[in-house]
Amino acid sequence: MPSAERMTHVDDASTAPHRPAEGGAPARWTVAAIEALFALPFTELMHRAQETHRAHHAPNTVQLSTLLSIKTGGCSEDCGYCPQSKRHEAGVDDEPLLDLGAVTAAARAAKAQGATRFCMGAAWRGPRDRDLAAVLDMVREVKALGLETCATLGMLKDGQAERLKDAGLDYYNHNLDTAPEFYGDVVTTRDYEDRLDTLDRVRGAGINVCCGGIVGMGESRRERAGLIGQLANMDPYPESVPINHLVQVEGTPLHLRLGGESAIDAFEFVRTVAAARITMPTAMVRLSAGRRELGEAVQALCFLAGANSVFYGDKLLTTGNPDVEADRALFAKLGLATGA
Ligand code: SAM
Ligand code: DTB
Ligand code: SF4
Repeated sequence: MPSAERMTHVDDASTAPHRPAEGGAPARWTVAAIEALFALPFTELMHRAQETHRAHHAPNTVQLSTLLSIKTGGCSEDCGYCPQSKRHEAGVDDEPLLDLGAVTAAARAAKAQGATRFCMGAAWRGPRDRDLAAVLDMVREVKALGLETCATLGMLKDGQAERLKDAGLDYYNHNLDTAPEFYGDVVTTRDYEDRLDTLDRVRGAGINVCCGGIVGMGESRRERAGLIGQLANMDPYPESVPINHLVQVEGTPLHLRLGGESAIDAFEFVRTVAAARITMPTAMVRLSAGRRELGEAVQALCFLAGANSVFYGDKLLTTGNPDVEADRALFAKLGLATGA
């Protein structure tokens, strides 16, 4: 997609997507229209989100993806939120790429616990071809266990997405993280266009796109709406949209800047989930990092707002996640069935 088409600044403040006069083109969401969603009375927004959700998804069902860090720490990039950058002193030790046996054992355990998707994450700017070959074996083995496969390995070069597709990769996760205007405050070693290029490569290879962002990094509401607009106006929009609440890790620049205090009100986080649901009706919206910090009541509001997937398992990549027992108890309390 040419970069001019990637930005959306049509001045329309209604809470509906902008439909161009000529037929055939997809509806585009303006930032103003998404801000207007954020500004709705809370119960109105929840109602709108539920209407959309129920028109496209089985209500009361949550999909479970388990994460595994296959290569941890020592990353060359400077993402201000991330404990795995070698530029930050966040106490994460470098570990080499896991071997195939360790990955398949973790995938088997995830399946036994009820996960339907297994996502392999690596602390790379992007994979070298030699590393990619090892990941392809992991993808094949995980797929053979009957799990959906997902990987998040950083930026992809020409041909790498096709190799992942051939190995059986179902989803590639690559986040836009935030709105273009705020992005430079958080990451300097790769730009927004780099991310969009990788997403184009993933889409072009026929792999499902998993793309979302992080909120609570000190961005404004307009910037949260800008992130949602970038995602919603992709053509097509991502199949899977992770909404992360920043996990502030000591030693990272964002922890230093924000001082460990959440930079976003809980209801504003729920509003972001609802905006993702309303603007991307058929996507799976994943309530991602930060669930431990959000607590059960806010998570329940997120499900009401249209989240229908979570990361499941005691650990995310390097930080904690609600343990499996706590999640099972929560799903039982809320009457949520787990499924694909
Ligand atoms: N290194 C690869 C990359 O950045 O593309 C893949 C792994 S990276 C850890 C995947 C995503 O995790 C990031 O894009 C970011 O959205 C999310 N993430 C990382 N640290 C986080 C944190 N402290 N809180 C919330 N989300 C975080
Ligand atoms: C995504 O959007 N969130 C996940 C996954 N994709 C790879 C990662 C969250 C990482 C949280 C910080 C950590 O555990 O290191
Ligand atoms: Fe590296 Fe990914 Fe962390 Fe950025 S988010 S520092 S690229 S591991």
